[in-house]
Amino acid sequence: MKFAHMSDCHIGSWQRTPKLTDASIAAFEKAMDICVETSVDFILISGDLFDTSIPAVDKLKEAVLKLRDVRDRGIPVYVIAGSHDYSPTGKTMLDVLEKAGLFTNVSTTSEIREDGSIRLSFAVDKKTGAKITGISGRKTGLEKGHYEKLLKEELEKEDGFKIFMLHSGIEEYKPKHLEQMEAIPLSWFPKSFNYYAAGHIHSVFSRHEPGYGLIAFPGPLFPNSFDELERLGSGGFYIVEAEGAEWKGEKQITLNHVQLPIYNTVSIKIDCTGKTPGEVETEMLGFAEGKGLINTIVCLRLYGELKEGRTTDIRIKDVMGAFYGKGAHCVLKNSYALTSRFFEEIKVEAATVEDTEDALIKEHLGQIKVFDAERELQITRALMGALSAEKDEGERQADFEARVTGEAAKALGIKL
Ligand SMILES: [Mn+2]
Repeated sequence: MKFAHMSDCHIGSWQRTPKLTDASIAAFEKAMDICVETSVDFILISGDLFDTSIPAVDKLKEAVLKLRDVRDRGIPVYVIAGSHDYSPTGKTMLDVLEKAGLFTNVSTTSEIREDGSIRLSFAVDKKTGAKITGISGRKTGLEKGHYEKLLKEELEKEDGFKIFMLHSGIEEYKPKHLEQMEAIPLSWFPKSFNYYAAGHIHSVFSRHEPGYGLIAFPGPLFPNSFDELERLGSGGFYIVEAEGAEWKGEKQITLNHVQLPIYNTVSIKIDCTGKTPGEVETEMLGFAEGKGLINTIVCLRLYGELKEGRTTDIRIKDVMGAFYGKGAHCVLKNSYALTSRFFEEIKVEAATVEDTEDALIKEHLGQIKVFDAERELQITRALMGALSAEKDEGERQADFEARVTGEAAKALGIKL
């Protein structure tokens, strides 16, 4: 048995960076082509196929063409929703594509019983007999409740080759940069599955867990942010092979992570501490000297405190122009952690937008006396999340307002 496991395709991502808006669909098409070439028996997509629950029509059209192509070749696709393409109202493009017969959503057959417990059923792959089930991701880890109420015993007793699809962080494996993230403790997952097809964490990670099975995160098909481009360079997915009729030993499953280098990535990090704007410019230009940058994404990160001048004195546009002159496909810059002595009054030192927001929230906690600080932090984060929602394509204004109001009310714990 040979199958593909991908996750976090985020088709339609990089909306605000025109040069990268086609990268996610290109990576998806390439991944699907590799699945066909290597004759996999089936394909698993562990959530976040799309970047939003209602994706833009042009990207959707290309994705549908590709999904139809693999279906017509007799390769079934099994999916769960992720935190991005899930919608609390149930209005998601995944439902439409499932109704059109392009894939099977293995999490939609779950049944909530009268006592609130959740019973999952298996989708059985016709050709291989593999039994597949799973739990979709929700925004901000709301799927936790589903795991708490999951009836695990029946799932554990089921025989055959079993796959559990998930779109959640696992508490015990959280990478360092995501320590604050909501995650599910390992003990909440059903045991004795052969393969746990995970998604949500945008890092490549796999591990044989005694009593459970092989747990694997393939990372995104294409990096979804500046940080991910720096950290991962490119995305990829797994080709998984299981040998023999009895799949009891962990050694009988092999994992092969296939890279999808849509572009080359060059990461330039410059510590500007004690340097003049001119010196920083020269150092940046030095990286491009004698190098071709055709089909390359350049990630330019500036940090530290300049010796003199303002941060805006660095002629960043000229430097970026020089990189484009060498054929770069896209030049991205990140200077959140760049400071100069002119701005000493800014106390926040953080590397990403999220860190900066968090630091600012913490700095101002306790100014209102309605909640304790911990609760206030939680509510503020949840409210910011709710209020930054964007209107989905095709969503009516009234529905959008109702959604935002509903999410905000939920964050505050009030009933409307
Ligand atoms: Mn994701």
